[in-house]
Amino acid sequence: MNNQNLFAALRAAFPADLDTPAIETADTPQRLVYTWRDLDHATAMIANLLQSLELPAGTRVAVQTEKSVEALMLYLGVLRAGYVYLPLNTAYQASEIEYFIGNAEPGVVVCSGRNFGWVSKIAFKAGTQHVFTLNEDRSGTLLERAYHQPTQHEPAQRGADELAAILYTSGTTGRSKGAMLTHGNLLSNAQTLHAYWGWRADDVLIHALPIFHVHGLFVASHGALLAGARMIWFSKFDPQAVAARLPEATVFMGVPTLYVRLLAEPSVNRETCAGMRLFVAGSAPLLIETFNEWRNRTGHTIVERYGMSETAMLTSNPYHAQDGDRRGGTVGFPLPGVGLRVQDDQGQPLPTGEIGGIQVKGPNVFVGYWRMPEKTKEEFTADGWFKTGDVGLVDERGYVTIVGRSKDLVISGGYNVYPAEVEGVINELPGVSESAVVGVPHPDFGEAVVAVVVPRAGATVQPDEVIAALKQRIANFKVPKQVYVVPELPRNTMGKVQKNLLRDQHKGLFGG
Ligand code: MLC
Ligand code: AMP
Repeated sequence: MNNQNLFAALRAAFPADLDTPAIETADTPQRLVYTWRDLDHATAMIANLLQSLELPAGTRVAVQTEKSVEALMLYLGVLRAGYVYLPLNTAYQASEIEYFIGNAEPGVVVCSGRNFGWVSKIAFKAGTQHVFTLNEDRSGTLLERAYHQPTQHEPAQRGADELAAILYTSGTTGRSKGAMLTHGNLLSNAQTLHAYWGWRADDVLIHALPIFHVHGLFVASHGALLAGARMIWFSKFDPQAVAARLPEATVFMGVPTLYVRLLAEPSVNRETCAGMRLFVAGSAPLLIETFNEWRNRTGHTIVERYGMSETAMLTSNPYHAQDGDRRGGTVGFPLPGVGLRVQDDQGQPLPTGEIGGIQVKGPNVFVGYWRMPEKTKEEFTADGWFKTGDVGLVDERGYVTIVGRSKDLVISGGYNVYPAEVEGVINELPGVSESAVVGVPHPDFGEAVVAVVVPRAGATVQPDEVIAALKQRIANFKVPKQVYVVPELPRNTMGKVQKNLLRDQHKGLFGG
């Protein structure tokens, strides 16, 4: 049987001449160029190191490090060795990391050297045997140990249905859930996008997204690797620096905030974008104003696509003109091989053009939530379709439009914020009786988190103290940009907090 290991498929797409550049850094103190041979050798060394630890099959390798080429090599090395990669956002604070590590029980944890003290404490408590460090400047124990390993490694034999990664996602209710993605899920999606977006070996991708979520880790990286295409690698998004590299590139991917910020750079214009062939946006709704302004300014029409941690990419506007127009405000067509339907609350199919819950099926759809069989069952229909929690419609031409979400979720700058989680942390603060967290329009982040807090009788609560306390406890992008202290929350006759009223009341806060 063919090896279905995702790394093996990516490796097979490396160019014949391994000594050509694969990745070039854009913002390290000195420019670093990594050849395909470097990628091959380094991932082999990391895979050999992991295998030397004699970890049981299915071991999770949890990683919270700054973005670097070595962090990408670590991801690929984990795949190569056949273990399960578990990326964690660098913004997560100790209590969040404690939850993820406690839930996933990784056999290996890799963190930044500066966090080793607290991360290793959490990891060892959860039973993790090995904690390595990896820093932006290529120092740390992971590479020190890997350095002594052989540069040859036969990718571990894996079936399409074996786990490759677990991505924690907020989902609809309760605590974060680990979406289990297989080698087959990720490879099929990468191959579909490769063909649909016309990836070529001479493409040059500007990679400026974080690599701890689907967009940067899978969509962008797999796209370039599977094409044998070069990447210009930014560890952090800097609009001016990214704009300066556009003339050398052909592909760019970003969440809408990246496009909004790039539009503020006068150097982004037809001339500097003349060599570009593909701009992709997703992870959050792209405003039609941004879509239009981008086209006017650069002459390029953004390809908006839609996906999730649980499914990787589901739909995309067409790339090839013969497949149709790229329509702003829509997320395009279901990708080849992806089934998409719209149902009402009673589970009945809705006719074309009517708004309902979006459900999907396909080789890209995950196999379930880590150790949560009940939650998994709830999110699938009896006939096996995954309920996305997104609300939308399919028009007569087949284009999908997302009009909202049935899940209580705020997407800020492309990051998901689950209001119940933030409310839970606020409610534990001294003097707080209850709270409600909503998302309101924001010109830069699309949506911004706002909290409305009710103090206990006789207590005083200061908004800036709430914000300061939250910064210690949760990732910074989840921290409300504004906190209001009110005597009571608006409720309907059933006693349910009327978040729509709060959203309405504060919708002009950021001039959005
Ligand atoms: C940073 N800040 C944010 C924020 N990012 N606030 C709200 N929402 C965000 N997304 C705040 C910080 O809290 C901090 O505030 C201040 O901005 C500066 O922090 P920073 O880290 O220096 O910010 P910056 O580098 O400017 O980051 C902005 C950003 C980043 C847009 C570049 O958020 C980003 O890379 N977003 C992309 C997320 C992404 O890749 N999503 C894909 C998910 S996959 P303070 O007050 O502390 O100073 C997915 C599936 C799919 O959804 O379909 O793709
Ligand atoms: P995550 O859980 O981080 O994977 O986020 C997935 C969610 O992001 C989806 O369920 C959608 O709500 C949202 N999303 C992704 N792409 C788009 C898009 N192009 N337009 C609107 N929402 C999107």
